[in-house]
Parts: sequence; C-alpha cells; structure tokens
Amino acid sequence: MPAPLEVRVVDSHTEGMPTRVVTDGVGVLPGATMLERRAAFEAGHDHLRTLMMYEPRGHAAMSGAILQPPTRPDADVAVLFIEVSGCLAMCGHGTIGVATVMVETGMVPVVEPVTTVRLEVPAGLVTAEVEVADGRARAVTITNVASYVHATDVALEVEGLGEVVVDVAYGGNFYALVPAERLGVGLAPSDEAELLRRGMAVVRAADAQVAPVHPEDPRIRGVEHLVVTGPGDPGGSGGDPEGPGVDGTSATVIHPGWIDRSPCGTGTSARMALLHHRGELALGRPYVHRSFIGSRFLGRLIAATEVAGRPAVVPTIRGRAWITGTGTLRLDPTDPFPAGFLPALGRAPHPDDTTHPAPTGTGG
Ligand code: PYC
Repeated sequence: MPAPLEVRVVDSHTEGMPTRVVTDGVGVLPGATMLERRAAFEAGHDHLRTLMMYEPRGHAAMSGAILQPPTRPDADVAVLFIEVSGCLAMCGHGTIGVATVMVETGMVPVVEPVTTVRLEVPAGLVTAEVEVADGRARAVTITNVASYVHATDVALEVEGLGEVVVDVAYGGNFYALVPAERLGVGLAPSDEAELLRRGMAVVRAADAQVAPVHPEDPRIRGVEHLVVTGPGDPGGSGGDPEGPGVDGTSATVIHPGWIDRSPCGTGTSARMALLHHRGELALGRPYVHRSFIGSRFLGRLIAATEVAGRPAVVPTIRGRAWITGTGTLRLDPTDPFPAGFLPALGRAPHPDDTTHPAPTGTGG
C-alpha cells in the first residue's frame, strides 16, 4: 500500500481570514515564473488545493499559500496563493499571513524593529515590512502590485436582479465594485446569505460581460471577486487605524460563494485605485477599511505609476496576523475523499466518485 501523503503547514489568520501556509510536502512546481508554476499546479495538482482547502481539512472560506523557492533573484520566497475558488494572482491577507509566519518561525533572518520579506507572487513582486518586537510580528505593511481602474459605470445584465451598474478595478486580482445600497443588501454578518446570493450573480455577470484581461499578461484575467462597498463613519478615521472611525466599509464576495473575513488586501487596493481615479483619495492619505466582521486594514496609495500606459497607483496595506497552529495534514491512501468535499458549495462527491484522482505530492 502506498505511504500516506503528508503536507506540513502553519495555520494563521489575518484580521480574521485564514492563511494555511504550506511549508513542505508539495515539492517544487515546474515553471520558470510563478505564473507558469500556477498553470502547472492547476493542470496537474489541483486536487492538492482541494485536499488542503475543502472539508474535512478546511472549510468553505479556507485560504492558503504554498511556499516555493523564488524564480527571480530579487525575491526571498515565492508564493502560490490557493483558496476554495482556485489559485489567485495575488492575495493581500495571505501575504500578511506568510510574512508573519516566516518571521515568527525563523524562516527569514529576523531584524528588529522591521524585517523586510520580498515575495514573488504570480502577479509580480510584493514586499512585506514586518514590525517585529521581542521576536513577534506586531503588524505587516505590504507594498502591492500596481493597481488601476479597468472600467467605470458598466451596466451589467444580472440574472434575477436586472441591470446593475458596477466599476471594475485591478488590485492584484480584478474586482467588480458596487455600493451595498445599489445591490439592496446590508454589510453585517447577518446579511451573509443575501450578500452571497446577489453578489455571486453580479460576479458571474461581470466575469462574462466585462471579462477583463491584464494588459501586461493575459494569464491574469476574469472577475471572481466583488467588493460590496459601504460608507465610512462621519469624519472618517482621521488617519488613526486604532481609533473608532473608518473611511470605508465593505464585504468582499468571492467565487464560488464565500465572504472574506478580512477587508481583503487586493480588494482594498482596487477600491483605493477607484477612489483615486474619482479624485476622492489623494496619494499619501490613510484609508481605514473595515470588513464585514469588523476587522480593519490601513491602506495608503504611496505613488502614481502606469500599467501599459494606463494611470495606476501603488498601494500599501497594513494589517496583523497571528499563528493559530502548526501541523501535518495527512491523506491515508484508503481515504474515500482524496480531494476533499465542500457541501456548503455543492461539492460533495459520493465516496464512489472516481472523478477525483488520488493525490500525490510533486516530489518534495
Ligand atoms: O486579501 O487580497 C486578499 C484576498 C483575496 C481573496 C481573499 N483575500
């Protein structure tokens, strides 16, 4: 009988959103860039993603990051972001989680008060400045990839809802953005079912009818995320991330049907790019963004730039992450669910289902 598959992980959460950091057991993926490695993983090893993200080892809002050796000399580590929806080009909360785990488990030389970790992700190079005290990561500020507005005031024909006008912006992934009041939903945890029902209909319509493609690399494409936006508090945050006020609230709805517990780093970047485009957020101004469970990121646009000739901005996102556990995930060869299952999203293979190949590692 073959030996059980074993994968070593460090679990963490960033402002409430999990990042399962996979440190060993997947092996080095083939490919000269992280986009090539992402494609190789999707083509040959996607069952490892569902094994680690789906039940019984994960859940419907699970998210993770597979560590790899970098393919470029200016990076310390390469990262493949995985979640229940698939493999992402970039993930803000995941980057904060990875940087925290690397510092607190000694995977990088730790320098106080700030340790810099450079991460190669499919969307490009991002840096994480980890504030460290007594060996512990207190907060992480990431400098994200250039973010820009793809389209404004797009009238979508949405099944069951009729016409819904959205904006589409890129913050490492493409996001549709729509005000909550336009969608007729609230932004509290008690609104989750309706946010998912309406939000996923908008995601499907935006993906089909806008179908954005990144001008610098067509492998980054499509809409799988929707930022449902709400206003900030009167007077905003006043620039104080710990104070009572915020500059904006949101719930980020993600394909195939879950809501980010954090304020979503790439979604916050897309929202800030849109606000800047409208003249509502100046470079350098703090932007405190609150998630649907009440957690916060501090965002800031630090520079203007361009993406293939389009005006763009460079966002930073500051947030905190905590390690929640370390362990070894195991797949026994006799386990009838070798790719996991997800009843919440209608993905519950019968034990006799033979469409899921038995997982193997990639050699590491
Ligand atoms: O924080 O960028 C993010 C993110 C993307 C999907 C879930 N979280």
